[in-house]
Amino acid sequence: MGELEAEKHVQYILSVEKRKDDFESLLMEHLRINGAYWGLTTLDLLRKIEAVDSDEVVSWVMSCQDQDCGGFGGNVGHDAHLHYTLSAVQILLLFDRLDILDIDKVSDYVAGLQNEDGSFSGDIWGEVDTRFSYCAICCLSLLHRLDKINAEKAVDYIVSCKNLDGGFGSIPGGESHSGQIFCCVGALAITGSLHHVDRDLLGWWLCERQCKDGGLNGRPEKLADVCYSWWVLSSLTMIDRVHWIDREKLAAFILNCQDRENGGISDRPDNAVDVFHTYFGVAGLSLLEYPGLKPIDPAYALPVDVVNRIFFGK
Ligand code: GRG
Ligand code: ZN
Repeated sequence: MGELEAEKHVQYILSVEKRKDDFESLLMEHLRINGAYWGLTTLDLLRKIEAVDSDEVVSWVMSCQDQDCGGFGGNVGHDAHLHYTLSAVQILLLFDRLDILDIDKVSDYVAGLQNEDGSFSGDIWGEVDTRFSYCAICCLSLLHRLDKINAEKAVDYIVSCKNLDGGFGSIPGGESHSGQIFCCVGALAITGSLHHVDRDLLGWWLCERQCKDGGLNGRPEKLADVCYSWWVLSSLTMIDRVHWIDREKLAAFILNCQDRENGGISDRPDNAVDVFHTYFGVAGLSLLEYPGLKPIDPAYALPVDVVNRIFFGK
């Protein structure tokens, strides 16, 4: 299966950061702040975050903030959204630069998107999804401002999205999907509400996501994809059931999706690489305790040392 081409992946991520006008960058224009979070977190897991100019990144992140509402857009001048706002906060935390942020302004923006039933809209246009519950809860917890929302109602809403198979969907009655399960289990973990999860039932559903090739899929009958090495494995880690899958086979699947020549990781073997799947692969290997990588926190999706600095000042 070969080893992790750590140095090649570092070079790949640095090269994507620099290329601002090629096709992939064009497609990603509106998602740039998410892409920056995935790329920078990967560099940090690979212990190479010093390779980027932190002042340059931090000032670009700050230029994505909407001065009126306080939320962040995906790029300079773009509309604010909860997901972009979470990425902005995560990037600032990777560089330990929360000092530059008006924390109450940002957290008021996030809290203002909570609805009467406890759910969250992603932005002023109102789409409701448990992804946004996660973004809000994760972001406010990182900013030490969870008291600005009705956390009890937020938890009740997430629990109302739980299905008979133990999984969670995007809205009440929505089909279970590993991505949504990450969001719901992550938000429940952060709020200390994991007692709402039936660990054995959900663990069973999640470990059934492992396919013959060793990779994980997002829901029944789908193909394995490296991104589920993050969505499924982080969920299994939070409910303490990682040992229910074959970890060696999963590591081999991820390592097989590397571009060994030019760096980067793809969704499945021999496909084109991208920054997202490079993160998902490296983060999955980190959860599998692959040698040399920093450990990642499965709920906050940040390196454990960063999370410890936030909550314990270490
Ligand atoms: C900070 C880690 C972090 C996340 C932020 C936005 C968000 C919160 C989470 C997104 C969770 C989610 C719904 C992920 C799933 C993405 C995905 C690959 C969807 C496609 O699913 P299918 O089942 O297709 O339609 P596949 O490709 O699996 O066949
Ligand atoms: Zn994928």
